This record gives sequence, structure tokens and C-alpha cells, in this order.
Amino acid sequence: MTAIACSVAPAIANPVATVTWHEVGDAGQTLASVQQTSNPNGSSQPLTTIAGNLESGTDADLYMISIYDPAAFSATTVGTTGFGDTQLFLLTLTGQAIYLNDDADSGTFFSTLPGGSPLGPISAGLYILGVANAGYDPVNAFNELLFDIGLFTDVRGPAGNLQPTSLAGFTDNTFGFGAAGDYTITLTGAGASVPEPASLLLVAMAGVGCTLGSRRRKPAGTSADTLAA
Ligand SMILES: [Ca+2]
Ligand SMILES: [Ca+2]
Ligand SMILES: [Ca+2]
Repeated sequence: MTAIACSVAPAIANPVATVTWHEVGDAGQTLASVQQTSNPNGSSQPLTTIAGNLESGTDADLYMISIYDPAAFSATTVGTTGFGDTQLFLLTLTGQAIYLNDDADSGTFFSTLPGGSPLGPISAGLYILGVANAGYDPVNAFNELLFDIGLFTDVRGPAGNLQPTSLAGFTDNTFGFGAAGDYTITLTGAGASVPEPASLLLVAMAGVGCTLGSRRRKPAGTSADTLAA
């Protein structure tokens, strides 16, 4: 295992460090291959950024995070550089839809899961944060969309009358416009799914790791899935 994922950059004027989780290999797009995140600062400290890459128009990346302050939770790709037409969505740990956004407003293709939304998470706990191309949409076992349909700029909740309600895959509605590229997700109210440094050994054994201060990406040519959990 060589690719490692965390970096910590203490702020000079701000006592809260920014902590970035860097995608290790390719984060999975199934419930069985959700990528854990970790924070060497401990469970009560924020995970402020997730940085990764969509390798194709049909790559979706799922990350497990801990939302410790549901009212303050938000996630956005607005204001970042890189991959341009994201959609972001939040799922329960068992893959039920919570909320999704494609475009934060009519002037951007970047996405925001807003804080304080009536559709947002209610209780603290572990959740799955997903990122994909706009139109590469999560579905259930019958290929039914997990999220309500709506305008590109809508914040959308779970689809009604869905059975089963959990994630089973994705359907490609990108019509060939899906693209590959880097993304950066900025978070509030959220921490890592593996909060304690002592847990890192278990994460490493599962194929996901974290080394302080490293920003090194997966070496080019390394099989994308060999390091995913
Ligand atoms: Ca990826
Ligand atoms: Ca992926
Ligand atoms: Ca978008």
C-alpha cells in the first residue's frame, strides 16, 4: 500500500486546523465499497475538505463521514477549482436518500448541500456523502431514481413511493456529457468516519490509510481499485 490520504494544515490565526481527506485509489460507488475517511486530530474535530477525482463520466465516489452537527452540516463544490458539473448527495449508512443538489444556483454547475435545509440530516451519526457527474444518478435495485426529480438548482429529497429505498447502483443520464476530473468538497458540521488515531491501524488493514502531512497522490498507473476499501 502506497497511496495515503490525509493532510493537516494548522491555521495560523485560527485554532481549528483544516483537514483534508484525499481519495485513496478510487472511492467505491456501492454500499460495500464506500471509502472511510479519517482524521488524526480526533473525533470532535472537523473534516473540512474531501479531494478526489472522477475518473470518467460514470465514476461516482462515496465517502463515509460523521455528521456531528446536523444543523450546521453543509457540503459544497462551489468556490473550488477543478471538475465543473458535479452533483452532491447524502445517503444514510444503509443507502437511503436524504438530499441531493446538482447546481447550487443558475450561475454555476457546482453543487451545494446547504446547511439548515429542512431536507437535511436530522440526527448526528455516520452518513454517506456522494459525488458524481450531473446525471449519473443513484438508483435502487429496480433502476428507480432514489431522489425526487426537479430543477437542476433544486435541493431534492427522497423520491416518493420507492421500494426498495436503498442504493443499488447508478443510472447514466449524462447523455455522453459526463466528464472526468478532480473535485474538491468543502464541509461544515462533519468529521471523519474513523475518528480515533488508534483506529487507523484497522483502516490500514482494510486497505485505506492515512499518513500525516502527506499530500502525495496515487502514483500514475496504479490500479485504481487496489487501494479502495
Ligand atoms: Ca474516484
Ligand atoms: Ca468511484
Ligand atoms: Ca452540477
